[in-house]
Amino acid sequence: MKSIQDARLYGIIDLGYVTPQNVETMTSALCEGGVDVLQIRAKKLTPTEVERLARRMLPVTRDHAVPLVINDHLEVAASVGSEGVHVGQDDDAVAKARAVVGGSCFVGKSTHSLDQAVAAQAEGADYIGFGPLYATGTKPDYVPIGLQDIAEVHRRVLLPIFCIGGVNAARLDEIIGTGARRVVVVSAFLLAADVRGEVRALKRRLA
Ligand code: 3NM
Repeated sequence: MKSIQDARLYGIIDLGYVTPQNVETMTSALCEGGVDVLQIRAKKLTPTEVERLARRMLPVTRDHAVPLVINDHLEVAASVGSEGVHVGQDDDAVAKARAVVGGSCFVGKSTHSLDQAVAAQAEGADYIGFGPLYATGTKPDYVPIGLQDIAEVHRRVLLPIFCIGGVNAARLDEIIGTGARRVVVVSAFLLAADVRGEVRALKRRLA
């Protein structure tokens, strides 16, 4: 299994873009393209539905040694034995998450400012998301934070930092140019005509 520390490219299967029937096909495409970690994010599905999807994804992700991360649903992560779980600022604290999912499951946290990033590190998160860098339809209610704090967050936070929000091939150079080493890509992958090819091309540029 790949480790979160070594991961550079983080994909998310967001059920706002993918129908439940297409989840396995999309999981295969993203894994074959080369994502290092994959999350399932389904804000409108019940825990039972998320669990069912996660159980369909796991054979594929494990076949590729890609850790699967469950967004929000701690009890689903615990029940399916996913490699990771992800919580937001409004969700459970990292310690609560860890108490539910156990020691072998890593815990990530969304952060939307330098202060939140430093706090997530102090709280014991295993990695952070940092964004949204740009306005994004995937998380439309969030004000973009821009690129100006990326260098500083890398000085102050020693965890893996995944820059997120509006990341795509056209913006990758300016993001990496600030010192970012890891990114999350959602809609730019899920909506690509050739998902595998899009992932593969972006992955090459992160290496
Ligand atoms: N979290 P896209 S931004 C799920 O800033 C998510 O915490 C964010 O999707 C954060 O690549 C975001 O389509 C959406 O912009 C990322």
